[in-house]
Amino acid sequence: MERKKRGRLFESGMKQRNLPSIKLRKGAGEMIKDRFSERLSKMLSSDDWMILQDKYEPEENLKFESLFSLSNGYLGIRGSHEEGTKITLPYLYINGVFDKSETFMRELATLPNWLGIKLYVEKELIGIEDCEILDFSRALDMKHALLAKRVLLRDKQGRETLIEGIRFVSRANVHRMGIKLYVTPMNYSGIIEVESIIDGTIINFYDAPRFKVKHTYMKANEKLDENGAYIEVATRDNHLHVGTGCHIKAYKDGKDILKNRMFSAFGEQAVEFSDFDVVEGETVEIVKYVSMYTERDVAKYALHTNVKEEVDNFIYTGFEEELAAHKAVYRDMWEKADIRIEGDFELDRAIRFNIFHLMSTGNERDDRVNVGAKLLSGEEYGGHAFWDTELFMLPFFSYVFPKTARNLETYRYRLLDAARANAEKNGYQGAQYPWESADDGTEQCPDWTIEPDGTCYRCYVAVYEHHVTAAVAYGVYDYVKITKDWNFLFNKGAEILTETARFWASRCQYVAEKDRYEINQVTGPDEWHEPVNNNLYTNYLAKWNLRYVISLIDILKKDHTEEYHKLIEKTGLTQEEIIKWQDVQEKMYLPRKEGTSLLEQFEGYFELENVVIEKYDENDWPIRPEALKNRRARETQIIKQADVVMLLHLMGEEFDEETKKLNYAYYEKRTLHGSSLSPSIYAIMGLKVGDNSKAYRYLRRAAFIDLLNLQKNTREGIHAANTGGVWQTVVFGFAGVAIGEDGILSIRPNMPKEWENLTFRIHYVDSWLEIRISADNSALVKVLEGDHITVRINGETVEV
Ligand code: IFM
Repeated sequence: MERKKRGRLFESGMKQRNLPSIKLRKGAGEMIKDRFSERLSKMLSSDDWMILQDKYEPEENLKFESLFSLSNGYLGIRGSHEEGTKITLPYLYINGVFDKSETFMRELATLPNWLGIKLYVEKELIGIEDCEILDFSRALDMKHALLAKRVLLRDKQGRETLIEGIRFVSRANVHRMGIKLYVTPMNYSGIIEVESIIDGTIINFYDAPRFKVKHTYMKANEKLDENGAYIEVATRDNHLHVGTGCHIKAYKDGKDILKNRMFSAFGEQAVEFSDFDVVEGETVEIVKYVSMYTERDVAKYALHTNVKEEVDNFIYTGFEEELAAHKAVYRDMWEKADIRIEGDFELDRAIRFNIFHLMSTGNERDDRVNVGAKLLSGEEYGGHAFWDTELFMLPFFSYVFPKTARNLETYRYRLLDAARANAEKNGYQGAQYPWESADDGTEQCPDWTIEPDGTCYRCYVAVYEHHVTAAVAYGVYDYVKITKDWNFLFNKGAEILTETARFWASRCQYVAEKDRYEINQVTGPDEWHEPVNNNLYTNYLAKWNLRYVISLIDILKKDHTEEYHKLIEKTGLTQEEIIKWQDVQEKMYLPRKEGTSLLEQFEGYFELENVVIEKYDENDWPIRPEALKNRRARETQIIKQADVVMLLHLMGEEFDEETKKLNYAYYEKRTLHGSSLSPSIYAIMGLKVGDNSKAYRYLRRAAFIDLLNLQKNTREGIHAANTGGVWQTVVFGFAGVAIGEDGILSIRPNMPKEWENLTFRIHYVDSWLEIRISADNSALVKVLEGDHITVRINGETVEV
């Protein structure tokens, strides 16, 4: 059974519904930014960069909080409303700040939220849930990484207030975050009272009574300086301190007009009260300057001072200037990461949405953190890193942001000792990476979860699902293949690969009567069959890991003796071991149907009831077969997600065309895509086997998974692996980018009929390239920076 999150079962047999539930486009001729007043509109981008929410529906709040989350790699904050709403999970995470307390595993602790700005007129809260909404728009501007809003609210006395504004978490200086609101009383004059809040009461699983947990305790709730507010909390297990400070100002004609400032510590809320006079029709600008630091960044005793100085400097720099610096960083990032498709507007924007969230979360500065399965946008899976990182997200970072990719690799290296300990604890040798990884590298997939009725449920995922260790090994290989970071490979990478190979050698057993090695009691990517014997995907990757490291060690021994000796010294590797590994990899059992090219997902799979998908819904999505009404998927050949097809995706060059075609067709008929990790892989492989139209439909599905809440759980956060899968589908699938055995970059496009052209940029070796593909599948490669390069375009080798 797959991993349940505290009793709630996600990603299984999703129900489909009609597209769409979110407006992606305003209306012909009119731009989304036209919804905002001129002063805001001129800050905003064109429609291809904007995601619009044009209606306030409280029951959609949690979905929009995920969609509109902002991250600068250091922290992530969900897109909650400043004034607070009834339905909300107003979470803020700093990557790396984990805590366990009463939960089953260490999870990202939700930290004090600084979004709070409450405006009152004569004690009436001017909030979307407290007033009549006359006008409402929120828009995520992906180009500038900011969230814009416009609300026109009528309170019970008939007073109308227009509030417009933006928020951003600076990427230029990740410790600065800001909100600017333009407040205009439309039909009254008087006093507006303001509460600027830092809320330390927020707890994980806020809306799930059984699972609620508070991961922090209060260390300080005080003034930031003369004015402003400061909250310092510490995590309950490791007592790691986190400081949050803010200062609010209200400007009219350039002057701060806030009066009557008064700080109050209300329990775990820091509230700074103030007020200002307003005149009908005249706009006041409210700015909230915020900063956060943790003990991971500065010494505990210096936290308050650092936060205060950062806020002071932010005020000194100015909101606009900081925003300009932030936009400049994003301009740079988009120059590298954007994919532009002409002829397919909605899909183009949806792909950009996926890239936006993925690149925003990657951290080019910190190699102690990874990217969680929900990025920093929601609580599901506690911020843990899975195989999702190496196989879905890493290729994007390796090609587009190699520094971030290196950090992700270094994260695994840093936790190699923990993986060694994990292997030992489980009775194996070498290094076994945990199925779910947080900050210390111990297994964070819970052994137990709780059903909604309070009964305990034994969760076997970590016990059986071992292929993450192969994914880490594959990640090293893939990262180096793309970046040519030999230094990493020969030192850290070789050590990881040696220890993971050692794990696989100890994980399998020799069956003398069959003269073969087997891996039994294991779960492959398809988590609906757990456990099985000899999952082909796992066995194949284990074999690959062994084979690859043997050849790597050979190279080190011959050409890099210093690194070779270091490796031997660090790992204690012996010649006998290598001989054994050779035998294991040669004799690893790889199940397939006797005498055919049909690969068998695991031993005995073909003996299961042969249920196939026969019906598709109006969105061309598989409908759960009737047969599953009275039996469990594990009794049938119906699978959750790409498994054999995942293998074909990773190891495609080792299988002939016929095998790929046959197996794609077979498993496609039996895959329900109960995981978001599946559609993109079927899209890429669909193209490889010539099923182009299906591939295009799979890409659409993947690109819109969160925007249209297709898995019904976007409220829990953005599907991180899928964001990387979407990028891979375009670049590896439709553009046909690959690196040949000879190390030459090749491009063999396969453009859908809908696209006029496709443009994107990648790094390869020492060059930065722009690749532009036309509808007729011709491709143009331009070297934007760096060395000339040899590429193979549609089979023809050219110098660029
Ligand atoms: O790693 C995945 C797994 O393959 C399917 N369930 C969700 C996990 C986290 O995304």
